Amino acid sequence: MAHRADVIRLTGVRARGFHGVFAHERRDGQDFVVDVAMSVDLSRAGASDDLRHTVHYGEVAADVVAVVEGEPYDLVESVAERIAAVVLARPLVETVEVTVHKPQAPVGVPFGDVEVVVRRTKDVPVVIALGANLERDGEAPGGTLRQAVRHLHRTRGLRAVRVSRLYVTAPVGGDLVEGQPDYVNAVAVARTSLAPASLLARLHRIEADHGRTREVRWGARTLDLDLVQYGDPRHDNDLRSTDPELLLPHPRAHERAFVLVPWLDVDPEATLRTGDDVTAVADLIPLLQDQAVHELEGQR
Ligand code: PH2
Ligand code: MG
Ligand code: MG
Repeated sequence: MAHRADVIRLTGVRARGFHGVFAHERRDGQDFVVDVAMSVDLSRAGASDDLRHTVHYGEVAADVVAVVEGEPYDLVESVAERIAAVVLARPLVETVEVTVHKPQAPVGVPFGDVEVVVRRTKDVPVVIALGANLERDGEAPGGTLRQAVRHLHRTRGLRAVRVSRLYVTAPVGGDLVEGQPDYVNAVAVARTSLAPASLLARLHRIEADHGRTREVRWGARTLDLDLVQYGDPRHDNDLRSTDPELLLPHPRAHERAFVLVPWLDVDPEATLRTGDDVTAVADLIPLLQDQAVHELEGQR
């Protein structure tokens, strides 16, 4: 169960900065005081007692101080915006509210405080691979995939969902998939405000709603939704994760035509990280010519 209302609040972080429109502000500097409220699903950390499952407030405080002490801006707004961007870049933070106080501002009359508040929400490109090779309640795999796509469109925290055509593909995986029926595969690209684990939980929920069971690893399935990429490797902001629950980028996507061909169909610019290399999907596909992938007939 996800807890969108969970918050980590860090207040009163004080540092000296040289932001301001006036020459004396740029020369002499003054104190800035910053509050940060981050929405983070804390249920996993609360259960595991593991720092890796939450956001380290000490690191956030150091990020705040680095921005305040760093490059001077004319406007408090710019300082707040910069802090919000740095905090939101942490994978677990879904939304952030940043308040920057400037208690010694040159206001010209007696005053209490100046505060600038910005609220920002994460907006990350993601790639989701869909697959199915078992009927469910008389529904063929292609029908299940279309239903799953409708679910993705309705999922809170996912927007701009676009989906490839459907492809019929031979099972890949050697002995483990020997004798399984052909798969139907597709790829969806979208933008998300969700942290990676929250998004994965939503995908698992959609799988379960379509009769997915997990008795056998690599067993035939009514629906499989895999998170392939979170972020954009072209901007070096894609998430690399060795968490066994959430391996990113997907460790086998680069060698699977049933992922790459639909991905290229929905995004001609598709780009994937393999180790330290960032490669165009269009350049990887020719290397996989022995894998059978055909458009499903009778769509559109
Ligand atoms: N999924 C697997 C294993 N093998 N082969 C094809 N063609 N399509 C799949 O989606 C697929 C597979 C495990 O998830
Ligand atoms: Mg899979
Ligand atoms: Mg899977």
